[in-house]
Amino acid sequence: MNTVAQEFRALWGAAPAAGLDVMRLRWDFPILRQTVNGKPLVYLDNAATSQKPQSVIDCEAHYYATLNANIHRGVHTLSQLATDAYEAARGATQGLIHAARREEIVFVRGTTEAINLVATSYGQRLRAGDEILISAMEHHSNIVPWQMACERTGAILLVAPINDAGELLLDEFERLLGPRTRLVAVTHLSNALGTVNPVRCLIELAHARGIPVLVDGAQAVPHLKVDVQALDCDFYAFSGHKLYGPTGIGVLYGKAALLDAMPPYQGGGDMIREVTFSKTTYNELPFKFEAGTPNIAGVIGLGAAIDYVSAVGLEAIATHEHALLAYATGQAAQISGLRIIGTATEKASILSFVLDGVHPHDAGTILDLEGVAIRAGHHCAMPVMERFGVPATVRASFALYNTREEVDALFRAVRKAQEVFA
Ligand code: 7TS
Repeated sequence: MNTVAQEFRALWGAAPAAGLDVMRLRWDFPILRQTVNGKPLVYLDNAATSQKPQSVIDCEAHYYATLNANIHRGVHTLSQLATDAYEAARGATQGLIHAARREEIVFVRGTTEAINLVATSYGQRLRAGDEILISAMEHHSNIVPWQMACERTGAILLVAPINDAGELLLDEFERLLGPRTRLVAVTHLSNALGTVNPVRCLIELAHARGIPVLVDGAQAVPHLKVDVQALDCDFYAFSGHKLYGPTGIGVLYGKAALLDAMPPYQGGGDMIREVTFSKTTYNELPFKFEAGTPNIAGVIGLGAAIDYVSAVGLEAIATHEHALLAYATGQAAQISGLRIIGTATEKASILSFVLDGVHPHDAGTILDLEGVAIRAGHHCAMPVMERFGVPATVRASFALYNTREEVDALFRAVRKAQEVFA
C-alpha cells in the first residue's frame, strides 16, 4: 500500500463516534476520496459549504435526465411530475424545520437572498427613526441588507454587543429593545465564533414587546435540530449548500400572516394571479415570493439532502460534531502560541483560532499543502474580527463525516506551519 492509501486508511478507519458510523457515511461523499497536493483531503471548511452525498448528486442528474420541465404551468406529464417533485421538496423542508404550514416555506437562492427579501419587503414599513436590532456577531448578509433598508427609510441600525467569549450580552440586548424597535435580526449560530445564541430567549424578550424576530439559521440548520414553531421565530433563513445540498438554493420561512401582509419582493411570472396593464393581482403564498422559473433542480436536490440528513439523524450528527469540537478544542489548548477566538459556553461545529507569528492566510497555505482545507480570513464577519482585534482567523468547521484522525491531521499541519514561520 502506498503512503497516500495508508494515510487515507488512517483517516477513514475512524471508530464510530457517538453512534454515527462515520466510516460508512464517508463513502456516501465521493469527493472525500480525493487527494489534494498528494495528501488525502481533510475537509474542514464545512461552514463555507459542505460536501454532497451521492444521493444528492444523483438526484439532480436524475431530474435533468428524466424529469426536466418547467413547473406550475404545464399540463403535460413531465411538467406535472417536475411540479410534484418540487412541491414534495417543499413538504420535506416544512418537515425539517417543523413549520406549521407548507406555504410558509419560500424557496430563494440562499440565506443572503432570504434576508434581503425580508429587508426589502418587510422593510417597506420602516419609517425614519424606527430601529432594527442585530447582534455584534452577524455575518455581513445579516448586516448589509439592514443598512441598505436604513438608508432607504431613515431607520437606525442598533447592535447588541458581545463579551470576550463571544456571547451576546443579554442585558444589553434587552436594554436596546425599545418602543421604536421594528425587527430583531440575529444569528442562531455564529459562523466566525461558533457561538450558539439563546434564540428562544431572545425571541421571548422581543415578543414581550411585540417585536418580530428574524433568525439567520445558515449555520444552525446543518448542526442543530431546528423547530420554528417551538422557537416561535417570525422568519428563519438558511441555505441548502451548507446542509449537504446544492448551491444556489435556500429557504425563507415566514409566519403566514406576516408573509401575507408583505408586498412582493420581485415581479414576474408565477407570482401573479392576473395581469392587466392597469392592475396586477398577486398569487397566494408561497408563490407570491417565487417570481420566475426557480432553481427546480436545486429544490429537488435540497429535498434529497434533507432526506439524507433526516435518515442519518440530526441529533446523532449534533452529538458527533459536539464530541469532535470538544476533542479539537482540547488539542488546540495543547499548542503554545494558539489562541481560540470564540470560547462561548454554548458552541457548535466551529473552531476559530489565531497563531502567534503566523498570519492566518499563511497558515491556510501550509495547511492546504498538507491536504487540510480550512478557511482563513474574516469569514464575512469583519466586525467580529475588529471586536477581537485580529485581522482574520483560521477556522476549522466540522460536518457529520469528519473524524478525530482528521482533527489530528489538522493540528499536525498547524505545528508544521508554526515550524515554518518560527
Ligand atoms: N449567515 C451566516 C451565519 C453564514 O455563515 C453565511 C455564510 C450566510 C449567512 C450567507 O449564506 P449564503 O449561503 O447566502 O452565502 N457563511 C459563510 C462562511 O462562513 N464561509 O463562507 C460562507
